[in-house]
Amino acid sequence: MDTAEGGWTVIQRRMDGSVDFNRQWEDYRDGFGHLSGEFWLGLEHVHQLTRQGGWKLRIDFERRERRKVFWAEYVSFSVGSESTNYQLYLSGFTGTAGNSMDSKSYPWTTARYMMFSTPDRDNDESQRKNCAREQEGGWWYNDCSLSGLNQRYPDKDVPCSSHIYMEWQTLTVRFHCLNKVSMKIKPLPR
Ligand SMILES: [Ca+2]
Repeated sequence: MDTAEGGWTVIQRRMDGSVDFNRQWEDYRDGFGHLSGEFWLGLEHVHQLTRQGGWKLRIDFERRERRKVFWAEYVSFSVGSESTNYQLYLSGFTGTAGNSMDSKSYPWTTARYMMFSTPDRDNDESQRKNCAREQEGGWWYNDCSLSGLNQRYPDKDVPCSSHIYMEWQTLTVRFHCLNKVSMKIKPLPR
């Protein structure tokens, strides 16, 4: 699970749409998919990794159009226990992809401090909606989100005009599609 830079643990990868990410709580808790391809490592595993010490999160993106690449990093990242519904702690954005997980302009969409939701567990901040069910994937939804990297892999040759597709709105705005995404974490130097 190491990248060229070393020390990274990949916790999520999308690359070809071969794995269904529209799944229930137990799957997001325990993990699913194939480590050599598309997978979600599992919230419990990420919680156990990040419960001690400082960790950062890096997300790498490839947009479908011209395969242009972008990145986002959060200098602080951890996931709480199942008793907190795997609440997300996140801060300190840098990168070229835009800050779709913690937008200062749209604070009601931030994933920061959100509990994890799946189609069968509505822990989001929307009174009207079940964001994970409507957007077809598990995520730290607020009301709902500018990000949703577990949503449906884009259908071929169809503009990504719907919020059901893998979303990072600072990149997917104006119907752009994400082609590849990976989320990885690394301990901060002590
Ligand atoms: Ca709701």
